[in-house]
Amino acid sequence: MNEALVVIPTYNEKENIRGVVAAVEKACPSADLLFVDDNSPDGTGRIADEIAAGDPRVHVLHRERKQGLGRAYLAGFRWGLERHYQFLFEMDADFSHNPNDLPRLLEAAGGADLVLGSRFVGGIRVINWPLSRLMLSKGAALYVRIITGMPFMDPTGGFKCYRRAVLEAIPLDEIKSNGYSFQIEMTHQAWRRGFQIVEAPIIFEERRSGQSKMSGGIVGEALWLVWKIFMRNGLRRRPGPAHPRSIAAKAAS
Ligand SMILES: Nc1nc2c(ncn2[C@@H]2O[C@H](COP(=O)(O)OP(=O)(O)OP(=O)(O)O)[C@@H](O)[C@H]2O)c(=O)[nH]1
Ligand SMILES: [Mg+2]
Repeated sequence: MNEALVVIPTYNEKENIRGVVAAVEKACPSADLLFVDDNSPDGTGRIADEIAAGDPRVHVLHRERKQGLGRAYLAGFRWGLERHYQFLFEMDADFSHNPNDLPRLLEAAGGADLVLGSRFVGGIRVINWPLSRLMLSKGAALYVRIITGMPFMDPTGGFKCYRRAVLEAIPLDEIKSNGYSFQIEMTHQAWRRGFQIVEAPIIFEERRSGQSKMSGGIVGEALWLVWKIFMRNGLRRRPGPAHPRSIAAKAAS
């Protein structure tokens, strides 16, 4: 069995999932895939089942109703942690995240506890985005950095690779956020616990097909969450000491 699991939440992605499976399997032979489908009305879950029936690398987790991306990821992480997986990825199903970047993230995870696929390290790499959305993402990164102290260029991105130890250390039951907030909160949870986090360059492309689910509510949730996690960290803008299970602590012992 493979040691990496790519967790892919889906809601109405029937045009994309076959292509995603093919692309992931080609780009990253050491990864399995887990679709977490929230009973998509377009039948994505059924198609995923069909693929999984003929392909041992593909797994599907079905949830009864749409509960947001954060809930879907948490369910997927728990599923992966109950099994032997050492590296757990987050990736979108809509090809905004390019499966060809998976090996680079996995390689970076050889020397870090959490790898953030970053659209903004060493330049800006987003394709087909309106300027307004770019400004929103860059603005969010600055806002997060100023308030929480987390020094990352792209804290709202959703293409990431966690080492198992990180997800085991985070109290997953306490994560309530969804959307962008979920990404910020999970990274902050790892950061304040003293896990080593690096950013690796990725190319981000606007979804090619299917419907966008971006909304004002998602942005509002994130604005408030950033203050909440700052307070949760005792108003500190720095991380805690190296976690005993972090890569840094292991290297030092
Ligand atoms: N299981 C599950 N998946 C979701 C849910 N909302 C979004 N997704 C999936 O999460 C990934 C990211 O969602 P997107 O809708 O692409 O969000 P986005 O990239 O911010 O916005 P657009 O690409 O502009 O739509 C995609 O694979 C979606 O299918 C949900 O409530 N449940
Ligand atoms: Mg998308």
